[in-house]
Amino acid sequence: MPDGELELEVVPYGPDPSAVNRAVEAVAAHPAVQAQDGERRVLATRLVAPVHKTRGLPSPPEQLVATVYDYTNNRMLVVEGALDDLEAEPPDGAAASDEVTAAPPDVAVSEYRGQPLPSEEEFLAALAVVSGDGGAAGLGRDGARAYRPLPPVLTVEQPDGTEERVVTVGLLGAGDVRHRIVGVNMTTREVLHDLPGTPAPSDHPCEPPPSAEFCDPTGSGGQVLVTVRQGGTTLWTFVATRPAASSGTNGSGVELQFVDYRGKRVLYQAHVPILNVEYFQDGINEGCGPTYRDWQNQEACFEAVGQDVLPGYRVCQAPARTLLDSGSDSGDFRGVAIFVQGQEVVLVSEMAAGWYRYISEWRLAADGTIRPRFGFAATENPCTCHTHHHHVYWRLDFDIRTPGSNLVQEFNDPPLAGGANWGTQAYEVRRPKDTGHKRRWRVQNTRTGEGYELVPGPNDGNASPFGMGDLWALAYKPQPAGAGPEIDDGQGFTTNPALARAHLDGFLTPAEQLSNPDPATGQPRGTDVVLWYGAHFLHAETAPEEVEHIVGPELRPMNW
Ligand SMILES: [Cu+2]
Repeated sequence: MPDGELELEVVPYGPDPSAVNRAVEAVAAHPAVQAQDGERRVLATRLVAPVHKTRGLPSPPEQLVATVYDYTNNRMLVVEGALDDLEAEPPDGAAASDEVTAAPPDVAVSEYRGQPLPSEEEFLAALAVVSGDGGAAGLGRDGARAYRPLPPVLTVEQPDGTEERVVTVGLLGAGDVRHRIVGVNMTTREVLHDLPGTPAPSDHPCEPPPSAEFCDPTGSGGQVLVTVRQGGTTLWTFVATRPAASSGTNGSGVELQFVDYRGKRVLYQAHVPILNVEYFQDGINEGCGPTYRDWQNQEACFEAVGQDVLPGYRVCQAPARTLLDSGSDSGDFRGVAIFVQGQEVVLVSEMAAGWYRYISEWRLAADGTIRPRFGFAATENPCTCHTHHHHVYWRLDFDIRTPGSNLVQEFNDPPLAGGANWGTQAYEVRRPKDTGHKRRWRVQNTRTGEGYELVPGPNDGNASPFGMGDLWALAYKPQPAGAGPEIDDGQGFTTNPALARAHLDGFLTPAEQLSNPDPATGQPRGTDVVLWYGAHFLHAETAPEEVEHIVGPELRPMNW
């Protein structure tokens, strides 16, 4: 293998960001959103691409989905429309001021009871109310500042059962305690103190202070096509999506699709759709958690110096520095930084969920090894001094050479009773890590022999009752009408332990076979498989400094 430098090519992929911006503006201005009967705000938009598991490149997104909150009627609206219709420019000669305008594009609107996550704009609106109430909140005193806390949103139940939306604001150094959380009723504009379900006021600071300012917005759209070459050989091609545009109920961090190594398909999709936090139930968690289902689509600022391919995608000459590297919450970039480090190409992003800062990273090496990585950090807050666990779940949709004929096998040394080192998983199954058996797994194409091994990382911990499991081997479920394939368990942010845990066991179908013997040869035949891999990180202030705050397995090619 040539040992030369890796050459990186990164180009925009998919719809033009200006067309996406036009579509987002069209949704915000649409009569279905700007109704006369209430105050509404677009909280999030994302693009949805059709699923086509063919060779080649993914189909570009065709649908725009906007999450809207209606403050007057206390409901959430999901507005969906075709990108082509929404982005269409006004016909020639038509000006915005013309009395006669074209009919608005068709959109589908569904309404729900529920509280979507606040956007940065909504948080700033809540902060403006708190600042106006500065005397009571203590903002404006020397050094006092606001940050985005957990939980990010609460509800106040009305006598008729409806729920009014309350956006929380964390206050640092304001008033007689170091930390305090207040809320703003977004319907009545009232500032609420002593909120049930939030961490108690605290004088125990942990972690570095949050950045005083947000870095410049870089939008929330776009995808890039990445090609990595070495000495004229193409090693890697894949499409990368930033956290803000990633798929799933709560986003997925940095998402990869159509990952080919040396011209052969490895993964159809690879991402982190489920992430949660668990505080120990020892009575001293002071209102933290007790659990949080977090989100992976809010980007935080970090240090990255380089050239922007698109807003939110920066190619760097030197490694980017996140909070884990710099110790600082500041930085002038948000999105995905892409760079070469030795024999690896690295994609990294920093994300925020309340005071947590999460690092989503992929390292793809010249020798075909893929290192998915997830890092854990936080800014000053009243909770993370208390011992807690982070649980992170990667979804790895392997399509080794083809979307079918993929077999899942498990390695045990010593072998399990009566078996060989490698055994085939015949049915959908959840399996624990078992270091006593040096347990690892592989996905192999039964027709061509190529495969990838998944080797647990040394810091990846073991599942607790809340952590649920270490590995799930599932059959890929094609997209049924009106629903996605099993991208995640559909659970949004919650603090309820019964809801926050990863509900991946619900995907285990007793009759779903991962392999069956070929009647002619007796050899096992495979199918299209998805592995979910969980890592469990114990975050304790008492842990020695050298404990790495990064977890993740290694994916290694075989017979490639
Ligand atoms: Cu932590």
